[in-house]
Amino acid sequence: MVTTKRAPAVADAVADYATIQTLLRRLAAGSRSDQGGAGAFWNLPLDQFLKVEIAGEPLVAPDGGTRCCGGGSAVPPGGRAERSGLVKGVRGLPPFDGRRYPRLPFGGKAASAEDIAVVEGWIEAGCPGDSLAELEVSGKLEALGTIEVGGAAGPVFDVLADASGYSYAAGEMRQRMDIDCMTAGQLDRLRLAFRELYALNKWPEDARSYNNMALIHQNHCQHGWERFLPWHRVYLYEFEQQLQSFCPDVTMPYWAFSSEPYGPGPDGKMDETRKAMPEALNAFLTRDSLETLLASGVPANEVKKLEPLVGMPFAAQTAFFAAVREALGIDKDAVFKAYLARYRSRYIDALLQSNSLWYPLRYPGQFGKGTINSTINYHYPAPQDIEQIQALRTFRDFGGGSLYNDSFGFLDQNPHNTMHIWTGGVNPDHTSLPAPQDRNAAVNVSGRRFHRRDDLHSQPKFGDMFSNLTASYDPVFWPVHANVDRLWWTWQQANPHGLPAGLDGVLTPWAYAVRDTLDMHRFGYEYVKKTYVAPVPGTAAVGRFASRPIDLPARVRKRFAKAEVRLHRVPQLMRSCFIRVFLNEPKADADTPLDRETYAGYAAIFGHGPCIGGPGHCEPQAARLGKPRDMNAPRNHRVDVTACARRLIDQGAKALSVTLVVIGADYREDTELLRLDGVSLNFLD
Ligand SMILES: [Cu+2]
Repeated sequence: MVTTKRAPAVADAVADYATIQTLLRRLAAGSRSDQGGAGAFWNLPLDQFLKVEIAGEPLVAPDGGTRCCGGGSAVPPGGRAERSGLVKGVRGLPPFDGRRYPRLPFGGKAASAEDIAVVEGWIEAGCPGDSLAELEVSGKLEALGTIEVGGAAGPVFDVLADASGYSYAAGEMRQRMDIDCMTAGQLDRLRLAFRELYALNKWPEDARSYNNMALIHQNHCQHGWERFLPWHRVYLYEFEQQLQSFCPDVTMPYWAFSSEPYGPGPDGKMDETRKAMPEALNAFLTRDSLETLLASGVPANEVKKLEPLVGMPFAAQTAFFAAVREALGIDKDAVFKAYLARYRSRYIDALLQSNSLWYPLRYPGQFGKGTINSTINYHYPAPQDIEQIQALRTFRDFGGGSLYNDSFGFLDQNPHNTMHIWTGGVNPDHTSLPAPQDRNAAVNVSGRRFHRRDDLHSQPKFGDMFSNLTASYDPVFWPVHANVDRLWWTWQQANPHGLPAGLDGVLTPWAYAVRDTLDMHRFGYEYVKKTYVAPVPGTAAVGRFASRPIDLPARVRKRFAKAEVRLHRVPQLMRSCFIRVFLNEPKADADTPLDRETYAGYAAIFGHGPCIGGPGHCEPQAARLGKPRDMNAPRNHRVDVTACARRLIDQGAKALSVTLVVIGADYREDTELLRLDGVSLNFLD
């Protein structure tokens, strides 16, 4: 009978450190806490992890020893697990019972009984580093674990926590990801890159500054005709280049705004289950921002009352200030109005400090006192709307019509325009303020000092995304447009002959013609939900490739259009072979039957044979003018593993590991053949 194996850490076996790391990472997902100064302790090497203390409690109690708890009180009974801070923390026992400190991980999810049992079992077993570890580890791969298959030990490759840590070669796409699938580290780097561009605003002549980049939209943007999509593709690329000049690893994420849980529910209402904005772009307070508020003169007793708000996300300042009011217990409208008049700007500064992707002149989903849907009945773009648009068959219908057949494209007209209106919104506080600056009522930008404090502290009638002239001053502009660009790319795959009119039209202020924009890949990026890369260090042949289990977030598991295993930079291989791909079958070998549910597919490699020429005949030649690459240059291989990944996930797998088995012409494993730079698992949207 065919059975499906889950990750190698089999349920009834003792967990290894990687399993504990994965478990903690899952519990901490979305937390912005610094874990009492310990940081993301689950990312530490095991020897360092064992030394971490939080709230004076060692995460792992010394083996067999006893520990003095202050005033000489008795050592708690029980085993090592029971004495360990990690177990107390995930169980919510003192001091992690919420009176002095919250549960561990701080700001994360509560552990299930099963999780707790895994952690306790691991500590009681003496905190094993790698349950699969063997003694034989070859030089270069020392840091990796090993796995034994058929008596031979092979390495288990680590998957990078962040795919951008992989050194992509020329000819490999960088990934623009679903913003909701980004790691905390990736978001931090994106925020840092935005901050760097904001900082350049001090030099108004510097074309790289955020304001100058936004000014390009103000002066040149193209909407309502065939140049809308090409122009914005270039604009995003040029902006991404500016970000990358400060953080080379940063790419522009997209906001899949028609996916769950965005926009109003089926009843047209926004309730607490619906979101107006990706969490990464929201306003939130941090411990640091409380310090900032204190330093800016907000009274200490008030700042203290704000502590429960730390880490809570707010899509707009309206909801944030409502929460502040509640936390401070201010009943009377007039009193709170006076409070805001005095302190609002200081709060806005503190929120901007904690998240450079948040923007105060943004009232998503708000339309005065109601929501856009309830008030003017515009429709938030639902998945069916996108399907309908993807089903259009001419560029005129999809992206916009020409001189001869002038018409707004539906992608431009409906989801795109609607998202500008939705994210900009109308400020509900506008009329309640004493003297609102009505800057945008007539789409007027004169007199504005973009990204200057007086501008960001103001209370305009509309959010900046509401107007063509001000839209890209709000950072949400980019993830919205990246999604529009992604939707165009998806449509292009199905309609390769659907071209915009006027291919020679120049997209000012740049020198690109419309035709230059048609192949998105020439800009060096692709769209994925999420990508995981395991680099293969060294140049030796990989006998068999086995990755560690890759923990998949619910958002990835729930929906993906395609899953692909990629073999990065495989040079000409001497012999022909099949490379079989298995998911969650870490010990697969040549004898593993192909009717197993864990078999995902294969790549056939056409062997190059021994060299027939003189020295250097088969060496890839360096790129030169007129010959950008060579036939012998390493290539990327892809294997579609969609069906297998879907099957295993539907059966409950929350993590997937990738195993490659190289089968030679004799149908036995060829362990001296495969060379490559890395293996990745990619989920496309
Ligand atoms: Cu736009």
